[in-house]
Amino acid sequence: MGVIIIDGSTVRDFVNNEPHFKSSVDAQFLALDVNNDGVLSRSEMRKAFESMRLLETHFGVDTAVPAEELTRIYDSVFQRFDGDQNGTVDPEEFRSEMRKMMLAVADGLGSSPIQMAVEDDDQSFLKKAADLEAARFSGRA
Ligand SMILES: [Ca+2]
Ligand SMILES: [Ca+2]
Repeated sequence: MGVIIIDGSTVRDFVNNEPHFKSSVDAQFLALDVNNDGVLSRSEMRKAFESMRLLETHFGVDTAVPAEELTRIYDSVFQRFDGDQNGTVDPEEFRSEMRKMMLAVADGLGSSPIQMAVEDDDQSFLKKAADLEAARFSGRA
């Protein structure tokens, strides 16, 4: 358990580091594709957002939101990811929408850093972004 501090440029650097971003997103995709069919279903995506905690930062959703409301939000997010509306999210759709979402998060953060509590094994992209920046400061990236 620790605290990371991130701002818009932390997130933007992460997204713009193409090889790093792609490998992070692809790894996330594989981990989320529980039944290994190469695409993400609606329920697989829902688990994704719960674990990545993107909704909390991007939409300002907190745990007090009623379950029906959460389901409605997750449905609308799924539809944004499913660009060709075929009912599943493939790796390209996932990557392109993750990029858009992360950049939207970056715009939202701007130059005002926020503190975020993270577990050591946190797999959220915000944690990865902070790790990348930390590695750069210490000369490892
Ligand atoms: Ca799947
Ligand atoms: Ca699709």
